[in-house]
Amino acid sequence: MSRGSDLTLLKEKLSSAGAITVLTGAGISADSGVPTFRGVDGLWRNYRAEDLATPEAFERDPRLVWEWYNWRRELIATTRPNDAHRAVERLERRCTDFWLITQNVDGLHRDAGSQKLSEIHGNIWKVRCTDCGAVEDNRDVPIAILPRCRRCDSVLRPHIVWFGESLFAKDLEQCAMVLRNCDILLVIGTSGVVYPAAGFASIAKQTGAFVAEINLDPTPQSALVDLTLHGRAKDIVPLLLEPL
Ligand code: BV8
Ligand code: ZN
Repeated sequence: MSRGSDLTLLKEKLSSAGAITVLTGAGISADSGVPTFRGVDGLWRNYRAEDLATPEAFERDPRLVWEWYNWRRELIATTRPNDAHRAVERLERRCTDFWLITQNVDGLHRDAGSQKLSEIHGNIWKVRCTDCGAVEDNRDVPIAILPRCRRCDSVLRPHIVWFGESLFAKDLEQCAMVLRNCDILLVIGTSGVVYPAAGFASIAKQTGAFVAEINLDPTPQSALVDLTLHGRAKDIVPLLLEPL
């Protein structure tokens, strides 16, 4: 089927859907200038995310890990939501039974006004105390390279889910519910490599949802989805909101 007819089919399905769930990855923020993980711009000092975003790396060299997060915070602080983030926010207002699951820690969905969302891998503008566990917002740019807890003066870490760490239980419960109950799952800008998020499309598919993928390129998920639209998220997602 041509892109035109695929687009029309997806718009029809969205306009008649009761419950809509959206899953996003780094690709939706690429058009805002946030580096993706697997793209050419994904490396920092030749480190892959999997090398630095781990409790072991922080144990070994917390300064290095904070330097990396500080670099990303300085970069993300210069970015703004794009038309894809804004279209997802409009979809939330248009559809009563809506939920957004994002793997992105950049906070751009929040900045676009999204409210019904789970940031399943955390948020780069939040810090957590490694001792008392206190979590607080912190928008310092730059941030002190080894920031301290205001309560107990212990070292703070990014309030982010690292590789080898499990997701927050409340987010896992919410994700399980909205994946099982949705009529449509939109999967936008994710390579579908990192678990458990990489398994979400098949959960929704198994419970009867229509699954559509929007991505620049094919992904390991492309084989299981019902429909794929290839292109930039900022160009395609707003089209889904246009009248039929
Ligand atoms: C866990 C925060 C339980 C950090 C992140 C099963 C099989 C194999 C491995 C595992 C498994 N289960 C668990 C694992 C291990 C691991 C994992 O999946 N490893 C991978 C590498 C194989 N998972 C975990 O460790 C998870 N925890 O399982 O805990 C547990 C605990 C203890 C013991 C046992 C089990 C935790 C995972 C979370 C890690 N944290 N982020 C930080 O950001 O600092 S993951 C991070 O990487 C992102 O959040 C995201 O999830 C992922 C990157 O993927 P994408 O967002 O999709 O980005 P990517 O660059 O890859 O792709 C971009 C896509 O966009 C591309 O397809 C591209 O074509 C497209 N694109 C680009 N531009 C555009 C576009 N599309 C549209 N428009 C554009 N303009
Ligand atoms: Zn503390």
